[in-house]
Amino acid sequence: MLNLVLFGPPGAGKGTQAAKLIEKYKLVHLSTGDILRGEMAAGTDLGKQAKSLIEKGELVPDAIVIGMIASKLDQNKSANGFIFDGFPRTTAQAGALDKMLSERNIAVTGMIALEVEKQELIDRLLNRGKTSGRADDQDVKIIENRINVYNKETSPVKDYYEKQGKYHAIHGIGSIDDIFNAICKTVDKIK
Ligand code: B4P
Repeated sequence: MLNLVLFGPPGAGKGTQAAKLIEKYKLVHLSTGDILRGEMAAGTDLGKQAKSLIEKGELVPDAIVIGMIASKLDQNKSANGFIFDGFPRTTAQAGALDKMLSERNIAVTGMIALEVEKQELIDRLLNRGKTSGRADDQDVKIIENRINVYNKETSPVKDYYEKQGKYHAIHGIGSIDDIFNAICKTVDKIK
C-alpha cells in the first residue's frame, strides 16, 4: 500500500500535485484544507470554528483534524493507498497519524516535501486569491502569518520523518509537469 505525505509551506503546490498523483497512482486524496473548507461552506459548527482560525492564518486544533482523518480512513477501507495533503502540520499530528495507521496495519511510505522560497509563495497565493474567493489568500499579512506558523509549528514535522528515513525533498519551482515528474521518480523508488 502506497501512503504519501505531501508536505510544504502554503502555496508550495501540494494541492496541485496531489490532483495529479491520485490519478497516476490511484490513491485516495485526504486534504485537511479541503475537508475544512467543505465544513465552512456547509456552515457546520466545526466549519464556523475553523473559519475564524483559517481566516487569520492560524492552524485548526490538532484534535479536530486528527478526528477528521480517522473517520476518512475508516470510510476508505479498500483504498490502494492515501495521499495526506496538508496533514500532518504539527509533530503531534504526525505522531497521531503513525498511531492511526499502525492500528490499521499500514504505515507512511514516505514524505514528499516541496521546497519553495517565501516570495514565490506569496506571489502564488495572492494570484490564487484573485479568483479563489479564499479570504486567507487575499491579504499579504495573513499569508505572511501562515508562512510564519509553518516555519514555527509545521517545519519540525520534516525532522520527524527524516528520523524515520522517510523524508524526500523536491525542488518546487518550475513547471507543474516537471515538478510532477521529479516527484514520480522519487515515488517509484520508494513504493
Ligand atoms: P491548505 O488547504 O492545506 O492550503 P494551502 O497550504 O494554501 O494550499 P496548497 O499548498 O495545497 O496550495 P497549492 O500550493 O497547491 O490549508 C488551508 C488552511 O487550513 C491552513 O492555513 C490551516 O488554517 C488549515 N489547515 C489545513 N490543514 C490543517 C492541519 N492539518 N492542521 C491544522 N490546520 C489545518 O497552490 C497554491 C497556488 O500555487 C495555486 O494557485 C497553484 O495554481 C499555484 N501553483 C502550484 N504549483 C505551481 C508552480 N509549479 N508554479 C506556479 N504556480 C503554482
